[in-house]
Amino acid sequence: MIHKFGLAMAALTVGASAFAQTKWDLPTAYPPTNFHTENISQFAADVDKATGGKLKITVHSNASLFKAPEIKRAVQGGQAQMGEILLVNFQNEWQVFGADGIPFLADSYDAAWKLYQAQKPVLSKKLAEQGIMLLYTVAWPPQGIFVNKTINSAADLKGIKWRAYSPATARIGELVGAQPVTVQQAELSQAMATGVIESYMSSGSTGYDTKTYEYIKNFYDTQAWLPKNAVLVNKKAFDALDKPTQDALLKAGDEAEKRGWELSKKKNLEYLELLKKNGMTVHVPSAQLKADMKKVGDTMIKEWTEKAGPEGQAVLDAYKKM
Ligand code: PCA
Repeated sequence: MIHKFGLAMAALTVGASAFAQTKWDLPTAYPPTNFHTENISQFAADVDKATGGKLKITVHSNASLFKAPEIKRAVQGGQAQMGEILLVNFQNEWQVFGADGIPFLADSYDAAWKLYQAQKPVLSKKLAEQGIMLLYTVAWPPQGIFVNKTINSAADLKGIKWRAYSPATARIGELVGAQPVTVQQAELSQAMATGVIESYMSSGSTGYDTKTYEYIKNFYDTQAWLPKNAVLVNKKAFDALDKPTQDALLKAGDEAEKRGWELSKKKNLEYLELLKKNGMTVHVPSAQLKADMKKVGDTMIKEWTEKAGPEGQAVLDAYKKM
């Protein structure tokens, strides 16, 4: 009897491992219809398909599992096996995380891609020290100014309630004499509805996702920088996968990166059209406003270089050579 029971148990174990399914959570901070989230959902579906259902990744959008600033630590600690973060949110931890948040350092898709290549080796190294793998990044569309009145220069922003999403966007607010308050995207619509903020810098994508046109009628298309989202993997969780599953994950990540950058570029123009359709005026910034924002950028690159030290300088040098 005992012998038979042992055999039955062994069979069960074999059966279980043949169908072993690994379940991962992937928290993100943006809504399901956001292009980053759609891209991640496609990535999760690709992994599911390529592994024959062995690795199931559940995407938790809209900061439902962890708030934007908490996702990096959740991946580091293994509370989430994967996660998507906005790199510039972590500039105070390490300046290189914020390189893609400096106004006019890299202000086109081509330049943003080059800056990413310059950042990538040190980004991967830094994250690896924290037990995190950098799987891929995707740039947000270029950042412009949403504001509830028409403006001709930065001086017109004095005293205005300014939403920041990162240390750099808070600093911009300070430099133009506005009143910065940090609000993550998941709370942005509410902050506008309650009058907590009257202006902010971001992409047409976020303007559309948050229905900014219901509260704010002007967008100044300054195309100042393109911050990146990064999709991260807990290294221990990755190491625990079998080799074919690891390969499938890496391949789907590569594809998601390529698809995501193309999607961002294509959708940028669509988002600006959608803003217009919903009653927003998309302005070309005046020469004065452009010059003022350039000056803000000059100050910020100086401040960044001082704080980032030789490591930051090396990233800038590599970028300039590309
Ligand atoms: N949208 C995000 C970050 C950059 C962007 O375009 C936000 O506004 O929170």
